[in-house]
Amino acid sequence: MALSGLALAGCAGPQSALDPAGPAAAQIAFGWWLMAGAFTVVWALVLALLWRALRRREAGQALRQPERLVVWGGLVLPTLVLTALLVYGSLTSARVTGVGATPDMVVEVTARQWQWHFRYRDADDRVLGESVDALAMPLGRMVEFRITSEDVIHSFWVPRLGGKIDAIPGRVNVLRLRADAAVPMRGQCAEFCGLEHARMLFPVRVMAAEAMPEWLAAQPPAQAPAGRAPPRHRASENVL
Ligand SMILES: [Cu+2]
Repeated sequence: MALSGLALAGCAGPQSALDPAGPAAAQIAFGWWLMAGAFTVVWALVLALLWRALRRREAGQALRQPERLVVWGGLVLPTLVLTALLVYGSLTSARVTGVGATPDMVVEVTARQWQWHFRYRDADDRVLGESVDALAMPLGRMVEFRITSEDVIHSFWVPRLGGKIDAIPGRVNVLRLRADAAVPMRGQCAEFCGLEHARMLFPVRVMAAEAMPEWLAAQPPAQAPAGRAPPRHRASENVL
C-alpha cells in the first residue's frame, strides 16, 4: 500500500502526463486510466483461469471443450478490446491534436541542437515577441503551435498539456493546445537528438492574456547557440 502510494506520487508534477492541465492532456490521461483499468480486469481474468486450470490438473480433470476457451479468450476477447480502443482513439484524436479548433494565438516553434526558439503571433499574424528555452501561454486560450526543426528531428512535448509531435526539418507540424490552469509545467524534447538532448527542456508559464506583452518585452534578445545563425522560420505549412 505504501509502495503503491509512493508510485502514484510520481504521477503528479510539472512534467507528468497523468496530471493534466488542459483538454488534450485530460483526454490522454483518461485514455491511460481507461486502458490501465481494462487491462487490470483482463489480467485478473487470465490469473483466475490459470488458477482454475491448475486446480483441474491437480484433480486430474481434463478441460472440457478446450476449443471454446481458445475461441473466446484468444480471438473474441482481444478483438472486442482492441476494436473498442480503436474506436475510442479515433473519436478522441481531434480533441488531442486540436484539429478544427480556432486559435487565439500562434507560436512558431523552431527546435535546433540544442535550443527551443518561440515566436509569438496574434490572430492577425502580427509578431508579438520571441523567447528562447521558455514558453508562455495565455490562460484558457487556444494556441496553435507551428513546429519545425533546423537540423535533426526533435519532438515538442508538454506532458501536462497534450501529446508529443515531431519537429522535422523542412516540414511544419501543427498542434493546438490550451492551458486551463496556471500551474508549474515543463516541456521536453521527446526525440533523442544528440548529446545535449536531456537538457533540451523549457519551463511553461501560463498567465492571463493581458500579461503576455509584459512577459515578452522582458525576454532577452534571442541568441542562437554558439556558432549558429539565428533561427529561420519557414512559410510552408502542413496541417495535420
Ligand atoms: Cu532531443
